[in-house]
Amino acid sequence: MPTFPRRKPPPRRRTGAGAVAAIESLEERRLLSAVISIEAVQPVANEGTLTSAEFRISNSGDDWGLVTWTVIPGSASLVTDLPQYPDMPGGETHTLWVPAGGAVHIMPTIMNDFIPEPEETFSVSLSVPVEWGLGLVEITSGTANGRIEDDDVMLVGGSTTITAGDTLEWVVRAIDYYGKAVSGVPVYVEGGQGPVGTLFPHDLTDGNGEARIGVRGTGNGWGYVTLRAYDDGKVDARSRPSSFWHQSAPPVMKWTVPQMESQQQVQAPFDGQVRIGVELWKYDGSSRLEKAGLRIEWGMDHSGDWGERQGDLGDSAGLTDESATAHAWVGGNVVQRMFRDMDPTPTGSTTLWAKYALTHTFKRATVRAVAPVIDLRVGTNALRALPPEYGNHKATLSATVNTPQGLPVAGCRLVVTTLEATDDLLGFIYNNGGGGPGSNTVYSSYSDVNGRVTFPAKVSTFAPVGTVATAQLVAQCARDAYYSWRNADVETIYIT
Ligand SMILES: [Ca+2]
Ligand SMILES: [Ca+2]
Ligand SMILES: [Ca+2]
Repeated sequence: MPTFPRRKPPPRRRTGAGAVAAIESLEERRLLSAVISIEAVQPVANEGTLTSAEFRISNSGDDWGLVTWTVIPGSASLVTDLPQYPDMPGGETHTLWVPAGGAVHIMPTIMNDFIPEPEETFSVSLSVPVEWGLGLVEITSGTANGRIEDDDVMLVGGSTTITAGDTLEWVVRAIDYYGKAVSGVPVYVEGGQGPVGTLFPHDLTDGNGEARIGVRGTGNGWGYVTLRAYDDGKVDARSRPSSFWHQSAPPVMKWTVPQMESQQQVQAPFDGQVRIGVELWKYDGSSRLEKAGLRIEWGMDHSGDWGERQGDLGDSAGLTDESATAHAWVGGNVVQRMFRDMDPTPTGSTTLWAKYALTHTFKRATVRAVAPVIDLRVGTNALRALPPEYGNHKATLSATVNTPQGLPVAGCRLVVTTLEATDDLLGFIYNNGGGGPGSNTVYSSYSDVNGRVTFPAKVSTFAPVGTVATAQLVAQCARDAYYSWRNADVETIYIT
């Protein structure tokens, strides 16, 4: 706050050594007078800083002079802009002494507000106090003008919709009273509420008056972000707080397998498991979210007794990867398969669900336990069996195991055997996994994540040398209780 000099006048001069003038003559009075004027030294003040307007009151006379000064509002308000005495707006005057040949500076206090407005005007006016004798103070220039520059901006920005879990760059503009963009204004997030948060909560407006705030959706519904413009390094804010409402909406959830998405069903194999995935898209389905670390909870709801359930969950990922996808493994219920062979209309059912934790949004699919489709191949394209007295022939078998939906089945163990109904003892097949030569079974190792498995087999025969005939190889899942002709693969066996 500026301080104003308030000084008593010095003792009146005496007219001679030892002489005391009890009453000064009129002539002497006229000789000793103050000649006062006011001028603006710094007429422009910025309302947002401590800068004050400054005026100089000069006395070119030869005696001290007492004057009063008053702030006269132009377009500025004495209440909100120039509160010299806030409790007595408009009426207060200030009295001060101005020394002969000297000057006194006054600095009316400028008050800051947060309202964008045009430049404001005021003036300072001098007068002679009524109690002071006329003729002792002459005012030659009694008024000086001042202006207050506005420093305020308004923050403008529209509302947005954000996908919960996603972030977006939201632009807010700082404009002045005339709607012109204001650059270099620090904008801060002051607060907010609801399922909308912020990521980088401050920015400086650029040449277009634009500040960028990271806004994040954290749940369902509407929430607001409150921003305010400041003036760093100075004293006051440059805007009123402004609240902007944004909506946080659940993502669109899709199954990664197109058939599963179109049928809303997953076919789970009796043996092994399929890997399924759910991916998150922006709330309007416009593009994939591409956010890692979003929580997905997996579960299954069953109806009917244990034997009627269609499948179960294996391992599952609780967080999305960088393409906003989370995976889980699902296996079918082989017990259900046996039941179905006796009664093809099971009464029980299973529903798989993935839940997006942020918004409690579910994605569901019916689970149906199925026999996988096995594509069995013989490595040499034909099995060549030797008569027993010549030992056996080594062959390599490979298989791809998929569900009818085309999902690769991992962890499935195959059993391959020959069907010899039409070619008695034509050939038999075995390996270490299936026991000895008399077993006529080959066991594979477990299929990989692509549903592929490769395994050796040995083939022998009791047929005479030179026989060329057809044998049927049948592959099925090891946990499957019954042959499935659907799984059979017919291969020719040559006896050499
Ligand atoms: Ca201001
Ligand atoms: Ca103002
Ligand atoms: Ca203002």
